Amino acid sequence: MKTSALLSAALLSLLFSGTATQMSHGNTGESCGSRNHFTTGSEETPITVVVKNNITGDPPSSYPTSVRSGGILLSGLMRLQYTTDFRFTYIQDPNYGPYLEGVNGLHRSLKDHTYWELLVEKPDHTTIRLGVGIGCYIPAANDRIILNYNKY
Ligand code: B12
Repeated sequence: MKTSALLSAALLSLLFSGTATQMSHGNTGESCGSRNHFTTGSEETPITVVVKNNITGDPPSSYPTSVRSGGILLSGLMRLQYTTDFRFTYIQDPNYGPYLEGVNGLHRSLKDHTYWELLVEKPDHTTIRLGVGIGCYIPAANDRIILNYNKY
């Protein structure tokens, strides 16, 4: 009796761990874990990070880089920071994860109502405003990730 109860518990736990894995890879949209296909090995997704200042209108700076396929934007920014003079800081929000706080020495200001807006220009030149932060967005090939200093 005891053995059969233990066996059923083990079977149930196997069943649930399988379901959880499937769910975390099966969603659609642009949030964490949203890719609807698996990637294998260590393929790279090429992207360009563009630093723009909508307030001063200064000429933008572009940084070609890549993320591991299925990897998050935050990792791409970290990689850039290790390999180029690009610099960034972020703070951890208790609800939404990493919040991009400063880029190349320019920080958001609560007093002046400025922030780093996250935009993505797609290869067909359409631009979208991200609905998630740097910890959740999974870049697609040839995305131009625009970090746009802006007012709200
Ligand atoms: C006001 C607001 C902003 C303001 C915050 C300014 C301020 N200091 O008050 C500004 C305009 C700066 C902003 C920016 C962004 N926001 Co906003 N924002 C909101 C909003 C409407 C209200 C937040 C609030 O004041 N809550 C009340 C206070 C008391 O609670 P709080 O926990 O202290 O709020 C803080 C956090 O919400 C944080 N915050 C705000 N936005 C975001 C986004 C991310 C990714 C993170 C980590 C934190 C964060 O700033 C608030 C003030 O300190 C919410 C939607 C909602 N109704 O909740 C969206 C919301 C939180 N924002 C969202 C998004 C996507 C963004 C941006 C990524 C948009 C973009 N493409 O640029 C950027 C952040 C980029 C970056 N630098 O990382 C999403 C987050 C979804 C998610 N799962 O990640 C939300 C939920 C809107 C939505 N899509 O439904 N935002």
